Amino acid sequence: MHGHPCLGGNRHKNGRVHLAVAPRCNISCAYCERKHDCANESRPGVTSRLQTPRSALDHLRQIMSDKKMADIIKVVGIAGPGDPLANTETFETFRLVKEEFPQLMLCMSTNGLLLPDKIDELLQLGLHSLTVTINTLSPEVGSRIYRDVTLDGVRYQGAEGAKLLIERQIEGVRLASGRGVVVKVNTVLIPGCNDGQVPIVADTISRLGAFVMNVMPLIPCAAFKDVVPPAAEYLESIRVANERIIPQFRHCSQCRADAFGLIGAEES
Ligand code: CLF
Ligand code: SF4
Repeated sequence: MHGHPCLGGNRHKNGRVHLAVAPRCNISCAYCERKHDCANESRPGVTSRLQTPRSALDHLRQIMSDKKMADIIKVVGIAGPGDPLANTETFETFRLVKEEFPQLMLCMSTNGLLLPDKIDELLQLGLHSLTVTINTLSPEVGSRIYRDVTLDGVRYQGAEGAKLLIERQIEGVRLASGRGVVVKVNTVLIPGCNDGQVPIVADTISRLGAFVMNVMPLIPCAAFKDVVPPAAEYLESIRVANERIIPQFRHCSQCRADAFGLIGAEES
C-alpha cells in the first residue's frame, strides 16, 4: 500500500510518526485508563507528552530534518492519547502537516463514534488511511466493554451506549471505504468476553469494504486488569480462522501515541 508500514508496505524500510495531539475521548473502554494512551491503538502504561498542533509540526520538522528519518517516514498518524475525532487539534494538525509535507500519507485511529459526522472533513484534508476499533457487534457484549458513550453532550450507558457506538462504527466504515479511504479494523481480543464476536466483526467489515483486520491481544488494565490476556497460540488460531474472511495483520507493535521511526524499532 504505497509504503504504508501497517498496510502492506515494507515495514523494514518504511516508518511512521505519531503526533500525540488528541487527549480527550468520548467513550470509556473497560480496559482503558485515561491517563494512558488509547489502548485501542497504542500501548497503555506510558503517558505521552501532549503536543499542540504547532508543536507537533515542529516535532515533525525536526524528525524530517534528519536525512535518514526523512527517507524512512512515509506516514503521519494520529492515534491518541484519546480519540482523535473528539479533538479539534487533530484536524488542525493534519492541515498543517499536509501543507508542509504533502508527500506524507495521513493516517488516523479512532473508536469510530464521530466518524459519520467527520468523514467529509477528513476527506477534504486528504486522509489516506483509517483504523476503526470494533470489538463487538453485540450491544450486550459491548455493554461489558464500553462503560459509557457520550454523543452531543448526552451520556449513554450499558447496551444503549454500546448500540449507538456500534451503529456509528458500521456506518463510518461503510462511508470511509466507499469513498476510497483504506480502512483497517482493530479488534481487541478479550478472552471470555468477545471471542465469539471476532468472526462476526470480520464478516461484516469485509462486506463493508475494509482492507485488513488487526486482532490485538488485550493488555489487562483498568476494569479488565485481572483478565488473562490471550496466549500467542490462541491469538494466532483466531487470526488463521478469520483469514478466510479478511486478511489479517500480524505485525502490530501496539505503538505509543508519540512513536516514530520503523515499527518495532521504537523511538518516541
Ligand atoms: Fe499509526 Fe495505526 Fe496509522 Fe499505523 S500504527 S495510526 S495504522 S500509522 Fe501500526 Fe502501530 Fe499497530 Fe497501529 S503497528 S499500533 S497498526
Ligand atoms: Fe481509552 Fe481509546 Fe477507549 Fe477512549 S477509545 S476509552 S482513549 S481505549
